[in-house]
Amino acid sequence: MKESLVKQAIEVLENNHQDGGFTIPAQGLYPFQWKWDSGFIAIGYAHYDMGKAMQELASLLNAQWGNGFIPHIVFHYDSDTYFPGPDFHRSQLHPLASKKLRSTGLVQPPVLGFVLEKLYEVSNRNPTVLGFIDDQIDKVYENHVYFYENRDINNEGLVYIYHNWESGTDNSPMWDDIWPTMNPPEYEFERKDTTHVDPSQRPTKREYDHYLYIIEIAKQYNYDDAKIAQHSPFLVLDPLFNAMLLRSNEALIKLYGLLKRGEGKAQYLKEKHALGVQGMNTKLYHESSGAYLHFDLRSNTLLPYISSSSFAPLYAGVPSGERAQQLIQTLKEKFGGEDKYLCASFDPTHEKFNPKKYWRGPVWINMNWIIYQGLKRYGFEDLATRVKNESIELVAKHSFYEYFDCRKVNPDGDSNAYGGNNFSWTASLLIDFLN
Ligand code: 9WN
Repeated sequence: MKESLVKQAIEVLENNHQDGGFTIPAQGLYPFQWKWDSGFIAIGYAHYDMGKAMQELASLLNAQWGNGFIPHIVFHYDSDTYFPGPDFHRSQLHPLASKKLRSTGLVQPPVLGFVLEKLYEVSNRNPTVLGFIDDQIDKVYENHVYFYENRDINNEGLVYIYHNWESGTDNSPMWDDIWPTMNPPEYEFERKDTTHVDPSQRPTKREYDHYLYIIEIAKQYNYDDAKIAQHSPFLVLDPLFNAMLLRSNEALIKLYGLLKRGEGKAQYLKEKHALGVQGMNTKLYHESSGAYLHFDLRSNTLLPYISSSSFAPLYAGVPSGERAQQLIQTLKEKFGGEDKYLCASFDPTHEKFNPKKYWRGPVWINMNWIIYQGLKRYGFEDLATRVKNESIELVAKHSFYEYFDCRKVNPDGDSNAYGGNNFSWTASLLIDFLN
């Protein structure tokens, strides 16, 4: 089974690979290069074609802006199968935006640091790969500096996101509390995602109005960070996003050590890192939920929802041993029933849980990969093995879908696998799980 799954996964990646040296997440549904997707995709390539892995990251980093910003989507070419495209986002409004490549003016979780480290590990410390890291690492470092200097408005080591698309967990129920604080117009636009995927598995039209509205505000200020921090109706400290930044800090510090250079840079990251770990534990941890939650900087409160993002800090070594035990308790009690695959993207015991709708409940393989790494880090071997085996089982049963129903018995008797098929990070992370 293992060989045939790996073979199929490679086929998915190869079919999604584009001539420009990057990989799309899925045909039709996502026709461009996405930031965190590319990071996860490079991990899969690393196991069988290191050249492609390095090329994937280099093509993403080639779209970096003059201020260190790395965009969430790079529009290497036009495509009419996705909305909103480059003409809506208009990244060129920002004076330091890439002059070579059009993109969005949004970011996504900062995975590139630990992806570089992973490439080096998978390569068995190959000097060519270390040479590649030497060429690229400063760009990733500049990206971290961008975050700390522009998006840590309280100087607490925690960086904000100003859009739900920046979280990567687009329509998670926690954003539901934020939408009523805005009243966007009813925009007229043509959705493309719902022509590829059953609309009941995607966000609603009204949700999209909010998504576009926040970007209209950012564009009004030419994507100026300080103005966005002042005026965006959406401003959140996300535990997943910040955990990715912290885990990537660790990786960059280690890699600068291996390269025997960048001492000042490593020192900068160490200081921000220590502050960030403290910030996560004081500001984002919610004792009675036994979980890390999202902090809404507009209402100055924690959003009271547990999601798969709540467990990402394990991967970055954020919780104390005792707190990690509490997290595991929460994971087991709320997400880990015998009747469920790990790990639902949203609290299955909550009334807002929806097992079929995108980030409102289904299992996502990239989140499972992050949680698996975190469980391993803290020595929760049994649970880690369960997450890994269930990820493999879901893909083996249903193919390389974007997201999966976490219920072992689906009372509706439908497919159990949703969104786009032949989805790149499902394929690439499965390759990593199987190695
Ligand atoms: C918006 C590409 C991306 C993922 C996100 C996922 C989805 C986009 C969309 O697809 O978001 O960025 O159009 O729905 O939520 O995590 O990176 O796979």
